[in-house]
Amino acid sequence: MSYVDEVIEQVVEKNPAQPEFHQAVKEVLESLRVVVEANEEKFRKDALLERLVNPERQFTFRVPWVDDKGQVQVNTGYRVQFNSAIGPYKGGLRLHPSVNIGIIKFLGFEQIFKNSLTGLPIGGGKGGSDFDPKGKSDREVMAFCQSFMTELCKYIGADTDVPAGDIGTGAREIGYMFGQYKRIRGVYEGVLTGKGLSYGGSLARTEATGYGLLYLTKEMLKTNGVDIAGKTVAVSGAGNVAIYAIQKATEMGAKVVTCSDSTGWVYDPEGIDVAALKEIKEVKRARLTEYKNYRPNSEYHEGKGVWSVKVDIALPCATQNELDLEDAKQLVANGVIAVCEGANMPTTLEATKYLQDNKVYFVPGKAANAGGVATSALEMSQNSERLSWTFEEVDAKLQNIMVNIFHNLDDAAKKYGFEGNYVVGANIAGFEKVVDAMQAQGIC
Ligand code: NDP
Ligand code: 2IT
Repeated sequence: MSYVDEVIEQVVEKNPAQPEFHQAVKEVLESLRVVVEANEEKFRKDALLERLVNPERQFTFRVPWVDDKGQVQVNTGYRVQFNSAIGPYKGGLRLHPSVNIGIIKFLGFEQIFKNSLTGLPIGGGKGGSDFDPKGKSDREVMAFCQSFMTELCKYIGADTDVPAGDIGTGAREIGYMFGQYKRIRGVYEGVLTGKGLSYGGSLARTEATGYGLLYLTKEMLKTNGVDIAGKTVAVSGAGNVAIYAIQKATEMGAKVVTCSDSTGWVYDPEGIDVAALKEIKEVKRARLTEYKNYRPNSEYHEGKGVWSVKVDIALPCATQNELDLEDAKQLVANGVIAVCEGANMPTTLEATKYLQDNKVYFVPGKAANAGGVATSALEMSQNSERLSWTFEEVDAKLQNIMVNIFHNLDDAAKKYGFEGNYVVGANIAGFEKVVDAMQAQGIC
């Protein structure tokens, strides 16, 4: 059996009931087959792939907090420190009832390659909890965040592990966690990114993932002779990534006609009104059913459906495995040109293959959504030098990073004979730097 197949088999066997982690490992290792085969003897002897798929360290902890009725609630907290070969662990904190160790491991594993692709010195990590911020009062969210950080603060630090936002963790949650870290550890340092602007946050971090997605998408299309202006776009999600993706796509002259949340989706033939969406989601924290009050000509549908609309470009920006084979078939039947992932692993393996087989340009999340973590690394730099850069400065660096990511993965795909396969290109380009650093640092 080949080394790659052996390690995939081990991962499935040793990590039962973690299907998302298996999926992420399969996608990466399958792409690396050509590189691994060229170095099989050495990699096998060094157990390089076994070291890559086993986190350096992982923590699971109890998070007790008191709700508004005086009832004690208990959630589970996680932090997986996956790989520190190229820098301190870096990655978000997800707060969602679906969170379990397998989800955090898939996200942490992806983060290793994503962070490497940014070209910045950050290793891979991820954390979170099965806590659901939805419907909770501000006080309850603060109680949870303080309890969560009371334990997490033992494992993190500005030079060791720097968490940030993800699903369910926005500026409010980061603020409460930062306050608690400072109180317990007694140090004022850039231990979290995505902070508010008054206490060390970076301009453009809020916008960075969505903007970055569009900078990369535009560059990829341009390289293939396609202009993004005038194109119709479907976006899923209505959170941080989706909102700023819609905003930037609209600025680039494209028309975004959909967005969604966990209960339903909106079709707005005139183009999504970003100001209305921001008010509904960022200010009121309400459902998308409200959107019709702002835009009477739009439609609201319960359940799934954004991928049934005829568009040129699809940008999944909600969650994992939200675009399956049936969705891919529908998109292809409707003539989609490109699918670029704003979320982490939103496309199933079968759907990805179908899109690629049908000549749809497909860019995986670890490249397309890397603008968020890249700007987090820029926030770390600003914190270290105790300076704040202007919005324009950060945004210009972000654009440069996204354009470079695309060309690096495009070049890697070509170098190994997989021209146009951006999944293979991203995985190889991300892997090369990490492996080089791991080998230089000996067996650790
Ligand atoms: P938010 O919490 O701001 O928004 C998430 C959006 O996705 C909401 O509209 C939410 O709907 C929807 N959603 C979440 N879970 C589900 C689900 N199980 N089924 C259907 N819809 C769901 O998160 P972000 O925008 O920050 O994150 C979105 C994706 O982007 C995630 O995959 C995340 O890992 C990834 N990402 C985020 C980065 C960042 O900087 N924030 C950076 C790189 C990637 P509802 O509100 O109804 O739950
Ligand atoms: O998935 C991701 O890259 C994020 N949630 C952002 C991580 C970060 O450290 O900014």
